[in-house]
Amino acid sequence: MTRMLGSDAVLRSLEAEGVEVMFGIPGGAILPTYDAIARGTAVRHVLARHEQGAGHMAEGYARASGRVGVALATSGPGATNLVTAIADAWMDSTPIVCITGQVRSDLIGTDAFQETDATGITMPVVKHSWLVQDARDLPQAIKSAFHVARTGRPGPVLVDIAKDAQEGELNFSYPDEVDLPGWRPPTRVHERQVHEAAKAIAESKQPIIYAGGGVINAEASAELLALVEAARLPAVVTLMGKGCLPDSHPLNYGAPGMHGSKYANWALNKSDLIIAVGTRFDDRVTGKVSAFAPGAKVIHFDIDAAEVGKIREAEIPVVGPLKLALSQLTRDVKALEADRPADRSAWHAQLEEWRALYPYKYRKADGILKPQTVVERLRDLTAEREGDVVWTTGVGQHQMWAMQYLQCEKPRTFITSGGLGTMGYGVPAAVGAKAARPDATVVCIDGDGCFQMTCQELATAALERLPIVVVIVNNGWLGMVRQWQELFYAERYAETHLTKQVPDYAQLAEALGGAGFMVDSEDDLDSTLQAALDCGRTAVVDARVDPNENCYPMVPAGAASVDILELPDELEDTERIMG
Ligand SMILES: Cc1ncc(C[n+]2csc(CCOP(=O)(O)OP(=O)(O)O)c2C)c(N)n1
Repeated sequence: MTRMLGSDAVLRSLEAEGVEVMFGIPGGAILPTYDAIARGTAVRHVLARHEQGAGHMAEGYARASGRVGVALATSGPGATNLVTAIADAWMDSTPIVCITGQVRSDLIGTDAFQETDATGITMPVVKHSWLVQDARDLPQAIKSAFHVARTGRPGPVLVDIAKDAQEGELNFSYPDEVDLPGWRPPTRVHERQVHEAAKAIAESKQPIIYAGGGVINAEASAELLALVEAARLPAVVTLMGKGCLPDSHPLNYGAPGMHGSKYANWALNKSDLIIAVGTRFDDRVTGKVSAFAPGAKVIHFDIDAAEVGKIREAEIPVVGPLKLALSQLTRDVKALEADRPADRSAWHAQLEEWRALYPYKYRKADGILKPQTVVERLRDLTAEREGDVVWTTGVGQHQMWAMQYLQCEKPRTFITSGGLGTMGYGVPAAVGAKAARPDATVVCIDGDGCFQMTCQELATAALERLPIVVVIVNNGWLGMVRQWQELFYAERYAETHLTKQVPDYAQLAEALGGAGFMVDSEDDLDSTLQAALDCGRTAVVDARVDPNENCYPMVPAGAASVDILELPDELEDTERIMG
């Protein structure tokens, strides 16, 4: 036991958790803890430029490393600026611990300067939160926060610490155990359910694995691959799951959903058995639920019982850790296959036929740089760095093109905001990913709209020596919204035009301490991208692309996902809009 201040106890606790880096911005109510940082800590602090950025950095760190990300902020506006990142982490099951300062305990509830009810505001989007008003409670609260964030289904946790608790004294010792009677995530799976699942697979003629981000969170990629190969089971992989099964694997049919391929959507919808693994039947995947995969039985593997049967009834629910569940399933599937190997050649042939018939495609046009070409060239230019590239994205068309055209062979290499769809996620998530993987090339594929939401974090990247490469797919529009206006609102383009020229992104990059590049032709594309990738500094490529390009295929919102629209033959109904 060592006598110390609460603020020092915060840092000793983070050190005891093995935290390497925290992202934050100081302010009045968290100042005692920043003063403790000045006294010394093994934890690196990265000074963000906006708390939302700090939160997304913590998320990017967590997603790239598999460890808990940490963000720090002051009370009031500091805490409210973190809310978007907390909600994002909640939707995408990303483990982060946010530590916020709170006004002194005797001022709580008085509308004191910079007082907001941080635990109240975040209540619906945290796994749990603590409001600490006594220094002596800090070690147990922080220990519990990390435990809750990382165990079971991961997610965000908030520890809000009154200023006087940071200034108070305690006898510090970091607890070995947590005492949380209400938090008992499953640690095993039901053998009989797993066996039922294996039997259903053995009987199925047209099975499909539907794998999601939960596989990555559970570090269960190797087990998924073993299952796929044990019985030659084809798989589709969601946006959040990208990388959990190598994109190059012949049985990986890629992403289903609103902008997934027609063949992946058909594979899912026309199967007779869906083996859902760490995924949640999100509306962007199912489309109209009542029309989704009408002939399929469902096996649903998830660590979170609340997800099973939430959207689609599961005939065979299996709740528990995926790593364990999948390895037991593979064992049982292999045993059944050894007795009676299944012949699914007709299904495999059908899937291959669809894949050949409906590849992702777009039309090139003379003298116009296509956004898909930018993503394809980035993919090819970085191919030899395979596994050492971490991609992040913003939200919009560019995100969907990244999903369609990037090739991810390993988990934790594709980091995107799936559930909340948070514009502005890409740049700070890249900074966090770079802190987690300093030797990797971290590339953010961003939209011009998204970039403008959090581009100030380029200064963080530049000054904290966390160089990232940002490629802005600059179509001059809030492109995805423009696409909806074109297709569903009779081309009434209300408030979606940004212009390609303002701001001048290359100059903005320079102003924020990075290197700026601009390219507007396919001829110069490779050399420009290569220069940015090789410059060793934080770099921004302003890639000026066709403003008219739409992202296909597309399931219109509310439609059945089997009725996915392919790239139209003609573009004649739409007049070309201004760049
Ligand atoms: C914070 C936030 N505000 C608004 C939206 C709605 N929205 C979704 S995509 C999009 C357009 C994104 O534009 P841009 O970053 O230029 O990407 P593009 O679609 O053109 O590739 C908007 C406004 C959102 N997802 N997030």
